Amino acid sequence: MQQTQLFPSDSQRNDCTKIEMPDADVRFYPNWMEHSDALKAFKTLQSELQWTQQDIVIFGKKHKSPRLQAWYGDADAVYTYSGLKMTPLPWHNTLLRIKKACEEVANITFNSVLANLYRTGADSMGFHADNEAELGDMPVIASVSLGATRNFDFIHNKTKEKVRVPLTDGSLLIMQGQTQSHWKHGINKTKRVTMPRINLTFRHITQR
Ligand SMILES: O=C(O)CCC(=O)C(=O)O
Ligand SMILES: [Mn+2]
Repeated sequence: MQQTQLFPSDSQRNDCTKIEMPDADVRFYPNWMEHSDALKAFKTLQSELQWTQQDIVIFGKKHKSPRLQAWYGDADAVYTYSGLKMTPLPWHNTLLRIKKACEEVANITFNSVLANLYRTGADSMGFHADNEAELGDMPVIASVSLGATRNFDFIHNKTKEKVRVPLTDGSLLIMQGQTQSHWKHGINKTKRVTMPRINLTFRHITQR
């Protein structure tokens, strides 16, 4: 009797859609992780990473960041993000395992990861580009999503064209080429989502 296959085969894992966006190179792998693996990683990272809620300053006023974050990486991968200087925590095994798998797809090495925990749909990330000097000219960013699906919205700097990619559990999104120079991205709040989501953005930081 033929067995029903519950988890993605290798070919599903490699399923890739190049998102139609001018001045950008964005690739989406919806079935990149098996669901069981994604769930296990979610639980481990939710309980074992050192999540903190950063203070952010908007128009001179201090606010609590609308999500939890943690920065892991090689000791020298110091990064300034939204005006905050972040010194990485030493790698967690689960992050290292996922990092290795991302490196195989992206064909480059990463030395750090920004982990974001959106506790519910009330958590969000404002529109921004990952264009800090430490990332270099054409950064390659590998973004892994675990847990609740959240919409990832892009807006073109000049034309204001909008593109939406629902980032599903176990998916991988790779942004490269000119993407950060021409587009901003963000995660809007939504009343429709009550469950948490973890996002991991692997980056390569170079010190000048
Ligand atoms: O949660 C996401 O998918 C986006 C994360 C992001 O843009 C970032 O960490 O810079
Ligand atoms: Mn970003």
